[in-house]
Amino acid sequence: MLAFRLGFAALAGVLATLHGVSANGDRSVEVVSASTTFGAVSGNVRVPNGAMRRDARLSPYSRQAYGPSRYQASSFSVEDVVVYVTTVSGRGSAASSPVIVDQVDLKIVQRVTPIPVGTSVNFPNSDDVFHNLFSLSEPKKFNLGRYAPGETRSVVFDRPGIVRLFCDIHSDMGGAILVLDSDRFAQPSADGSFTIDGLEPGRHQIVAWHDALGADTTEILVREGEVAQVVLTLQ
Ligand SMILES: [Cu+2]
Repeated sequence: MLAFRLGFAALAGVLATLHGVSANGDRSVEVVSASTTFGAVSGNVRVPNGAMRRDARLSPYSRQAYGPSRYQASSFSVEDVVVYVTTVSGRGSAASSPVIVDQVDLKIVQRVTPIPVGTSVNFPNSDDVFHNLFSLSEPKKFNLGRYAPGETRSVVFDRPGIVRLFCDIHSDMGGAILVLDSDRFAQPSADGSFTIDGLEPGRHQIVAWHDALGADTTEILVREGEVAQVVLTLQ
């Protein structure tokens, strides 16, 4: 908790304006300061431990854009959850440097990658065989074509939504990009804990989302310099 509070001190921006010497020669210095102190939310996400209860969706050509994931899972990993705050905009906040989603050992390394809308994603091929990533998802249809080991290809994701990734060569490869109209998001640690900082004081909507489990939305009250606590449950 102490670490968070120190973080807020660093976040508080101070604007200081120095006025010059007045016309009559009297030296007057006026310091105008305005500071913005943000709040944060911290909490825990819970997912069921049992076997996957929904049918796997086995084809990338399914029209079920928001249906369950195609991936078989014996249990759900809380690290595949994305927690995001909907009451802030993601526009104009896309990372200046691209996000990297790597392909290693015939897998897309991250099962799900959250990004703000407008972000460019680099897809390196770190294997010693060709890959061919593509998506038929409505927010971004693309086909990178076959590309060689060591090569990288990029896509800009300019509309919010879930973009499912497949490889035209390896049918077992899969992943997803969650394009958010929000720049305040996190993925929980293995114990389900997460923190999102940089929130304006006030009421916010917070969502925990999982590709197969759906979403849990709740309202939080963020106070200046404080960390709101929340538990989000997916079942
Ligand atoms: Cu592949």
